[in-house]
Amino acid sequence: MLTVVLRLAAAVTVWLAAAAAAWADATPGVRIWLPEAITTTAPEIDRLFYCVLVITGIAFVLVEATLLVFLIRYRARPGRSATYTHGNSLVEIIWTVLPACLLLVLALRSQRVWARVRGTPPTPQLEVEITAEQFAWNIRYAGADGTFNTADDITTVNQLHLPVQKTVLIRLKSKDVIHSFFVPQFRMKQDAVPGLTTHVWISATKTGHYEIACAELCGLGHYRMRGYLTIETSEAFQAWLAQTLAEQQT
Ligand SMILES: [Cu+2]
Repeated sequence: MLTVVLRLAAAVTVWLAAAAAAWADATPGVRIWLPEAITTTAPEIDRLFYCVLVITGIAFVLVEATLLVFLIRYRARPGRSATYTHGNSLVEIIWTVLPACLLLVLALRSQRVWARVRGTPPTPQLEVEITAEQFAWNIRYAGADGTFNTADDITTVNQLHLPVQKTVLIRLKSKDVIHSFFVPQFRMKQDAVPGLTTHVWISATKTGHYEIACAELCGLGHYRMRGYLTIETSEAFQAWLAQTLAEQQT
């Protein structure tokens, strides 16, 4: 019985590790869990996620298997009562120190990723202001003068275009209530809070069309607060800006 449980635990552990590795490497078409990762920092976040998943998955299987083994092996049987043990200091030290070391390693690793994603942003090549309101995303580009709130600003509603391979600084604001700017492919979800300007940065690695969702229940129309994101080449982005400006001026 003991051997069967141990073999089962080993098989589940191997399967968990293989599944996590497969998910991490899967091509976008066959990805069955996380969406594509399309920024320079997204793969780091994913690696951290899978690392935590594998470690906690293995710990879960080992703990549950041990529990099962002890339940079966030391149970009460006819003519024999259940085994009672008061504890074992060595074992207790091991199961306290080992998880503590693992948590410390994970904390340090998370801190490194967090500092890169949410620390001081790198010098941006483009700045965009996104103001959330019930129930739309107002997008503003500074225009040729590089200054916001001047005559040549380019504004759109729910249409965010960004150039690929450029560092973009997003200034996130809200007009009314708390909203949350969520692009799963960026691995980014950031609250837009009234009265605050929150800065987040991304550098996209892939062109394509994606969706912006509001991830904070912000009112009756929350379900339809949806934006469209286009990541395109610098040339296509500049052409789109020029065209939008021309349309705006007519
Ligand atoms: Cu919202």
